[in-house]
Amino acid sequence: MTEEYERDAPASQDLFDRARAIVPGGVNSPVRAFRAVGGTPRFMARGEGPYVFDVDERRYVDLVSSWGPLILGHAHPAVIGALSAAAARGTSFGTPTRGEVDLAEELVSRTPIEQVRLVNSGTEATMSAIRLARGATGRPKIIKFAGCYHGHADGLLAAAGSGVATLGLPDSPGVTAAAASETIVLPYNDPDAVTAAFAADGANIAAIITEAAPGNMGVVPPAPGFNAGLAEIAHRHGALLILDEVMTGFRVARGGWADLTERAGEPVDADLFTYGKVMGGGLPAAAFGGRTEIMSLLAPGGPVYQAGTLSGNPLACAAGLATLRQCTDDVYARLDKTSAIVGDLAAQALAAAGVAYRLQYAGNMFSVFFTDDEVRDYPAAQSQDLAAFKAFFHAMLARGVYLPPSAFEAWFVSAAIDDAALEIIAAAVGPAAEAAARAAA
Ligand code: KE4
Repeated sequence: MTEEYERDAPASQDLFDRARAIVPGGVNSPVRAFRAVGGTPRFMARGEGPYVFDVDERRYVDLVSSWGPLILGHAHPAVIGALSAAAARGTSFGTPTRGEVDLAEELVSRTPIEQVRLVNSGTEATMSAIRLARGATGRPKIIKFAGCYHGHADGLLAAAGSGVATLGLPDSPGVTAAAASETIVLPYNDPDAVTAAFAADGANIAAIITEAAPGNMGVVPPAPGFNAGLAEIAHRHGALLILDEVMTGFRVARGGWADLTERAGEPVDADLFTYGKVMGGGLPAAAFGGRTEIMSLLAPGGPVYQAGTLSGNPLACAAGLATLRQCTDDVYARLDKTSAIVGDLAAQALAAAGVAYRLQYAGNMFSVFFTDDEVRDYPAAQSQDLAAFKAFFHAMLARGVYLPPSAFEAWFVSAAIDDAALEIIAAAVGPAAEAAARAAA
């Protein structure tokens, strides 16, 4: 039987049928396929401020923001203006350009990094940072944490979050035993496990990579001192710490998680940082960076090779720079306020409906877990009631609110969300909480 919500999207369904004939799963990134929530993935036609509009011209308040990048909301005039002007001058030259210098200077000015290399995706950024860490230390192994997602480079798909968690995939076929053998996967927020790993094999460990504040198992913030402890133990054993800020960078504060924690008096002495999402303003731009002594190992000056045809693309740099320049402390204050309001609306509705839930924040990123317990690691995230999430998701979608179609993702507000959009969310959460209560296991 076609469930009620599947009748809601005929034009999306038509496009989905066409797409599935020629694109695996009908999507170009698995988490978009609604596999975890069922129903027809919405094909979006356009965005405007806090809203996205699907091909059936249904309007949704967007709480995905393209998985983080659209921090200002959709089609922001400053971003579209900069992008249009850049496009009118040509799209790519395969040469250095002014825009990538301006963007690189903006990134360095906001973050702990001294030098930066621009790339096209978060996956490229983390993959390159790991190669650089291996080149700098001469060691093969990497520590990552279960539930953290750092893109789809071979060695990083072990016990990954995001789409891997969403689809419940075992470690991906196609990743060789050799590649997987160089990745040590540890439980998140477990300093003792890190100590034990270094005691067992410290001489072979090049680096620890961790999401600065994980959002890919849902939002699971690092325990106080956890990230600083990682830096300390890594350095004690001659290894590096890579702080993956692809999601948090420029999302939670002007300088990302490192900035937020520095201001809180908890600086983290990481060696390399990765960025993406917001820094491209919706265009493909990402970066990795760190101290000059490490970054200088990169080609062409050094022996560690890394390259990219469209790295530093003029359009991506224009959109990213325009976005970052709009992201002032006032904008972050607005994002913090909006995320608190939206989180409270969801919490009050779920409590009123008697649904077990846990609201967890990392800056203005947050998730609603359908469980009573604190979620400090991946197994706890996996233990939540996915049937309740699915019912909640579709009830919100049917009422014009677009949540991430996965219980293992962060909710992302934009600075464009206004009172009218909040009223739509407020009207939807009550019925959605009741739907979750009916579905709860
Ligand atoms: P991309 O290769 O997707 O640009 O970035 C990979 C990546 C690296 N590090 C972190 C912390 C990330 O969150 C990501 C990508 N995030 C997911 C959403 N949680 C991308 C969405 C998707 O896969 O479609």
